[in-house]
Amino acid sequence: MTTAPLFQLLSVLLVLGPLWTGCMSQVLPLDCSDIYHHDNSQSSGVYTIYPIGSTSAVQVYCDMESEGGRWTVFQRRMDGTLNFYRPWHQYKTGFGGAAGEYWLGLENLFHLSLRKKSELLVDMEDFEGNKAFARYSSFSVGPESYGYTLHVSGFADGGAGDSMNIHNGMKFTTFDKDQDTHSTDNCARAFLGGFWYRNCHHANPNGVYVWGAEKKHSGVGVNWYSYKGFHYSMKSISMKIRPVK
Ligand SMILES: [Ca+2]
Repeated sequence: MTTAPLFQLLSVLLVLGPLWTGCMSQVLPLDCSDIYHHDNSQSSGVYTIYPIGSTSAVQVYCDMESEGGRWTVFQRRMDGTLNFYRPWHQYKTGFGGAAGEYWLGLENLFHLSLRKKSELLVDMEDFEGNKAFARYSSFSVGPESYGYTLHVSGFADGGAGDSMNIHNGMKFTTFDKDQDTHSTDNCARAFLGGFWYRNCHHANPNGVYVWGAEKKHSGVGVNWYSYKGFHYSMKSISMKIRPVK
């Protein structure tokens, strides 16, 4: 008489158990932070996230180590293999591959920063092996109708200095879409990248990969002015966001 209810309970658990774990595995990660929270033993590498819902699968590089990990990398330069001088449509949708150099896309970035209050980390390294970073406690990107306006604040220095502050409040500019504040020139054309240019920049992470010091041309390289000035192009730089806890 007492074993029947117990048997029924076990039967229910046997049926519901796999269903429950099945449901859990079908929760699609919005960003690298979701992947980390699902399994915090995951290492840095390429993962699939869904920034704009179930049909928006995109591969990204997740940094699970720097400053506590959980970072979704949206921009990465590391070897000069990818051309970053590209038109508006490509900066909107993204280009490159998550295993190497890439840009995640402004539309993805808008949705990621809309869904969760985010912070920004910019990691960089020069050709002598020196590393530095800049961190910002608040980061978001507005919708396309507002030109993907950048909102960045709360600077904390990791040796690189603050080269983003003059870009706060700026719309994104490419060579075929001038939304900068330079009245007579297009900053993307002048400095050969795509960015939240003002008049024009202190940071040009999407500029030309020119392999270190460049005496002749000023400001066209992968520059971070407050760290190395306008005549030095980084070996690597990556921009990444994560939700604020
Ligand atoms: Ca202009």
